[in-house]
Amino acid sequence: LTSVVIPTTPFEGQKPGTSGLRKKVKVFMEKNYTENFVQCILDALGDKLKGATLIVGGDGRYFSKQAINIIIRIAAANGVAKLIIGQRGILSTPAVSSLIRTHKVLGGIVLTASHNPGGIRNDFGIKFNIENGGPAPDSFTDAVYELTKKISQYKFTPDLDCEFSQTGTQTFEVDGRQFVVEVIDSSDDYVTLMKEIFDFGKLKELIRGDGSRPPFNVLIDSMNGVTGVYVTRIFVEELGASPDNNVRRIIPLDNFGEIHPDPNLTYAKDLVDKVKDDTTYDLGAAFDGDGDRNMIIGKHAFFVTPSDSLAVIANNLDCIPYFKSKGVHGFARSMPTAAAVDRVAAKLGKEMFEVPTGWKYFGNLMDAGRLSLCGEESFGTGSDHIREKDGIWAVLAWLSIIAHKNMSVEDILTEHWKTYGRNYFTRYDYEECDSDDANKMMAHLEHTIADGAFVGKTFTAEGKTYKVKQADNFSYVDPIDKSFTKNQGIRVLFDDGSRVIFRLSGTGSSGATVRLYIDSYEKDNVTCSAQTMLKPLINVALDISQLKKFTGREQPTVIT
Ligand code: VG1
Ligand code: CO
Repeated sequence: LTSVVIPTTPFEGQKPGTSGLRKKVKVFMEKNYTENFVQCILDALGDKLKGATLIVGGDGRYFSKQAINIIIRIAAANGVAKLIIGQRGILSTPAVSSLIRTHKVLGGIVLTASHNPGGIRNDFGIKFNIENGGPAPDSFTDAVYELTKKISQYKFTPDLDCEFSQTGTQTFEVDGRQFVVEVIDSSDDYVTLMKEIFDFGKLKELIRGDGSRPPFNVLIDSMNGVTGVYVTRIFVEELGASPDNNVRRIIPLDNFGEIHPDPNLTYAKDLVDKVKDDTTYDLGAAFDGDGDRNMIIGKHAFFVTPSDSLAVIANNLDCIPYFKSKGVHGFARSMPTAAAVDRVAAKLGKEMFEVPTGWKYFGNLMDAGRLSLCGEESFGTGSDHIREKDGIWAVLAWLSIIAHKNMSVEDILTEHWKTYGRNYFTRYDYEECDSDDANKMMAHLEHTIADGAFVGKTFTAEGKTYKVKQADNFSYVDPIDKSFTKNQGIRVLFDDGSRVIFRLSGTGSSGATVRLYIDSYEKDNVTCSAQTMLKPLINVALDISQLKKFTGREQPTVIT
């Protein structure tokens, strides 16, 4: 086979966001759009590319197969020696991260737009993960973006036809070099990893019940996303969960069955209602399209905020074999994540890091051996077993804690709050706002906090008064490589420890999503409803930002 050079011209806006490039499918389908971006990723890898191996796979959403065919033909023409592809193109984001590490390869191309809807009218995405298994850092994605602005040609092997529906190895000769495609089972490597981390025997006893206790009744919802493949293997085949009663929506669909595969109270309402209605369920869990997010609810759909979930796991790592043998180093959370885990870190004497939003900021700390467990308020939890957040891992961690403590989800949370106090947290999302309006609101906030008189100012709502202690646009210096990241969200910190944060999302494919994060700490008053407790602070945030005036929105689209 011979490769050819195809002339092309740049596309505007091929700038990777919080987690890769995400656009409507029809944008990726434009002639040369996907080709340009893939060539630029490979070019950004420089000399390391020749003779390298890459992992390729994704959540199976619409356009994945076409994209994989493009990647195969471009990779071969660029001197890549080998691609390891998940069967039918299926690999969860955590599975890609794990495969990069176990096979010690240069990186992986992940085909997903994560929690964004899929199908021909919706979103597609491409993300590159580096050698450590984690999302590429800003320096790499910035370099890719610069290349996309001046690309003039890409290399392609037009006659290379390669099937990836069956496992097995295929060898081709391209421009006189050997090019290998190995199609692997989507879940083998990942299942092996989970078995090394957790005590599957104990988890099976929990799920199946044993002489001393009845089965712990779970309902695991893959939301028609990629985790179905892993849930079947792990929960049904390994842990003995019932395929009829304990799992749902476990066949990955390329349009996710027309749902929004985002595990939160709005988009996974269906699961929440089921667990609420059927009081035999002890735990419900859901994942997003690519399997890195998780939502945990207890009996009667008792909701565990991701920030609390992180703190509870941090507090109980000793019941997970992996941490027993590897030890527990520091903890970390993204800036908008509520500070519940900070209290656990302080008590256990562990280092604690606060990083910008996005999993890529955790990688260096893990590689340096300073971070074991981290999370984000956006339903992301994970550890240094890989370099991505990991939905299934989080559920197995929770089940390990439950098996060990023999307590319900709600009782575990209540006990935790009694010990540490509670960080009440909520996030309001205003999706698909007009971009100009959203930018104007952020500019207004910048302007407001720049005023020397802002610190010290008081705001009152519903009889509660908050005094501004500090306000800034969050920036971060990576403690390991000293890289600097700025403009990561406007923070207003009050003198009682409460915080309000404003950010614009970096994962959407059209318009702007405004995220408003509210975090407030209570030492004793720990069992109230978060929405009631946070009402005054929410009103203060709406007042400071003038959100209604700028966006015209009366209500958020999603509340978590
Ligand atoms: C959102 C979340 C962020 C997460 C990112 C990727 O980003 O807020 O915490 O890391 O999605 O998640 P943004 O920029 O829209 O706020 V995804 O599961 O790729 O699973
Ligand atoms: Co995801």
